[in-house]
Amino acid sequence: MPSSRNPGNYINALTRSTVAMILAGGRGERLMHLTRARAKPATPFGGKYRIIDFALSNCVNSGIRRIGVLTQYKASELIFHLQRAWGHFRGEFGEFVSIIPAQQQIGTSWYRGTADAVYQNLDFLRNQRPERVLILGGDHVYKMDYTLMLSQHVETGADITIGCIPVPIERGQQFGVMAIDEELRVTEFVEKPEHPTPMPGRDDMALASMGIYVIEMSYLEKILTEDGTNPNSSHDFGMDIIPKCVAHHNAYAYCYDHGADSVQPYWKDVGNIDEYYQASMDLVSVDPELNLYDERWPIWTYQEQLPAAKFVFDDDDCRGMAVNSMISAGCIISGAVVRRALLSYNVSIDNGSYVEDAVLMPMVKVGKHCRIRRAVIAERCELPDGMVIGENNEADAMFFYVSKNGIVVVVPEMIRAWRQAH
Ligand code: ADQ
Ligand code: ADP
Repeated sequence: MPSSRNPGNYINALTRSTVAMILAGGRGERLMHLTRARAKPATPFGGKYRIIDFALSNCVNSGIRRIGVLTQYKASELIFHLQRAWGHFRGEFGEFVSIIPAQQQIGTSWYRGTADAVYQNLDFLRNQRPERVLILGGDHVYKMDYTLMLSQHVETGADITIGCIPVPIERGQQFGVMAIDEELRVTEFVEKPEHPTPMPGRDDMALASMGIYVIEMSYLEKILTEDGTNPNSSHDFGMDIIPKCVAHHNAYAYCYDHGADSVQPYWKDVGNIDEYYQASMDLVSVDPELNLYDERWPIWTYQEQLPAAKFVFDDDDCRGMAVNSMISAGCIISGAVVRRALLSYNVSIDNGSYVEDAVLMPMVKVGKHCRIRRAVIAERCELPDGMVIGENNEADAMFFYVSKNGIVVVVPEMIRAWRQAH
């Protein structure tokens, strides 16, 4: 084990002896129409990124440069993005982002669950000879310096370390919820519990798993091989593997909130439309929790070369501006008003239109005299002149999807149906 007396070499040796595996093959059904044709990690977020860029950027910023991305459902858009954004690693320096499709590596089934996705690729890992493996979900928006978690993992001598974060207890049912002792050893773990255990002294909070694990390679091989051949297992990390590790008494928690002084903590599981919308709106708030402008922790992605955003002022009705908004490259706001909105690249908004509290994905075109409020407009939607969205949820629900909190989601097929009816 490297010496902790020399922190520089120590961290470097830790990251170099770690391989990251990003789970990016889930169906992500709760994002509804936004993931109908693509895996959730490929969903656009923050104007120019895809959700998976956050986990990948965290790896690179933490110095982890051997990364496998496990794909399965609706992977073509994800793969296209990964190739363009993350295909430039230098193989001759031992760096890679390897896109690993489900390929019936073992047996004749596709990935039967998250644990099976890694199990079927144990040979890939063995070839890399890592000391430990960092397992990540590809569907969270967050900034995290994994070196802090790796250091704790090695210092405690854990077989497995599970990243965790306090969440309001009513959200506990969406997560794996755990209990820990003073030494941070995990004493209990229940996946998606009906009645989440509160944190000691905090009845309103539960300690949730972030779905981020550091596992010793030898232990990973052992536990996945046992699980892989167990016909009664659902082959899922949260359901099967983690509870077993906890019973084995050498699982520790890494408390995300307590660590990272160099990185401003932020972690969101943008699981459903309302969370996706809220996380997007957070970005355009005056003082966002997630700072995308922090040069010490950049989020990397691919973006086409595009001209700068352009604003055309219409003298007749004094419009042509955006305030408290993020406007990506290639956008043209022509005689329209945009407030508290997140516009992805190549969005155009035409004369007399008004867009407020909305997320517009790439290549959306808004016609003249439209009014759009509290909505997520998916890429390539072309809103006809005079369209009104977000002012009357009942009317919206006839053609569009309306979330629990009244956020309207619009995708191109819905516009086609709307046009036919009008
Ligand atoms: P969930 O997010 O509900 O809970 P899951 O849906 O299995 O877990 O997704 C985890 C990751 O694995 C996602 O990135 C998904 O895309 C990917 N994935 C799912 N099935 C896959 C497959 N067959 N092949 C490849 N990748 C796949 C998990 C944990 C909880 C924890 C939450 C935190 O189980 O304990 O609290 O994450 O959000
Ligand atoms: P906010 O929603 O503004 O983050 P909350 O009081 O709801 O405020 O959140 C408190 C804690 O719950 C924080 O630690 C935050 O990171 C976490 N949290 C909030 N939203 C989510 C979410 N969607 N998924 C997971 N954790 C969350």
